[in-house]
Amino acid sequence: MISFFQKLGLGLKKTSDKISEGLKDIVTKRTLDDDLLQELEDLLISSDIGVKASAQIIKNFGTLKFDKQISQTEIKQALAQELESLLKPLEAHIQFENTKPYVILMVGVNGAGKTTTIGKLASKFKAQGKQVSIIAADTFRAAAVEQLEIWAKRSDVRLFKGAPNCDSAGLCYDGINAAIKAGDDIVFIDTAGRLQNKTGLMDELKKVVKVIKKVCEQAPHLTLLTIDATNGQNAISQVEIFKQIVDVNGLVVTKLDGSAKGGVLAAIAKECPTNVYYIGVGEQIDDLDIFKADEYAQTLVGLTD
Ligand SMILES: Nc1nc2c(ncn2[C@@H]2O[C@H](COP(=O)(O)OP(=O)(O)OP(=O)(O)O)[C@@H](O)[C@H]2O)c(=O)[nH]1
Ligand SMILES: [Mg+2]
Repeated sequence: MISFFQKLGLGLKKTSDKISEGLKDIVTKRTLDDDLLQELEDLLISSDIGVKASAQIIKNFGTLKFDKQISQTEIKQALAQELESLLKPLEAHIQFENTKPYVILMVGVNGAGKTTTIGKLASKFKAQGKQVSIIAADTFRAAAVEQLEIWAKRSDVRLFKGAPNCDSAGLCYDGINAAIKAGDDIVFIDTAGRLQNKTGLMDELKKVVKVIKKVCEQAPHLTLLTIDATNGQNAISQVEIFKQIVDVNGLVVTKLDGSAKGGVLAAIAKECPTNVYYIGVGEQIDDLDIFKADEYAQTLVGLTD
């Protein structure tokens, strides 16, 4: 079986190949001069690292003294180091403390990977011996409940669901009470996908949080925003807008396997720094793991090939 690190390498391959190919073209036997720096900056921007983060990296590069000719590997190593220091502050781990139930609210735009991520995490925590339940608060799509039913069965966790089209805030109220009664350690709340420019749906999310607090004042203990990496720079506005609506504690970045936009984490680090709890590199149950800045940076620039 291949490790998550290997999966990450395969997932980020489109981005790392792009960076490697780009470097090959621009770094053949040259010193680190202004032209080369400009070409490097363009390459970073085209890899979705973002204009601001790319500028910062290049600025720091400019202070490095490469008086001899520089190789691709040397550039990759320096790049990985810059990326790592940018990404390191985003690393985060869930601290369950002694809170019971620990309520995790999952939010994000349509199709970002919320439901799948809950399925993967529920299975992870269950395997760690936690008692887990999931509230199917996406009451818009009938298919959403069916999708969760499959995940809940697979992970052997309890699913709390309501009648089709029922009020999702009310369902959360009942679901958390049920979890308290059952003595659950962790409760996930799966919410409907909502585009950040649809105010009606965003208001509904506020109501969900308000109602959750009526059952348990500290809840939700963790609000995770799921971001689809293939959205590239649009991720920044999603982070900013969701933060205005709910108290986002951190991100899950999914679909890193599906695009050449793996650099977007660096753009997030620079423009809207937010903890990254997990990254997803596929649709299967174990295609999700905690975010490690050093591994990510090395993999992104293709140093692990
Ligand atoms: N390749 C890949 N696909 C993923 C990943 N995470 C989720 N998906 C897929 O993305 C699609 C949407 O995932 P969902 O979990 O349904 O997304 P959602 O945010 O719950 O969607 P809505 O409820 O419609 O808003 C599904 O086909 C998932 O299998 C990932 O890390 N990599
Ligand atoms: Mg969903």
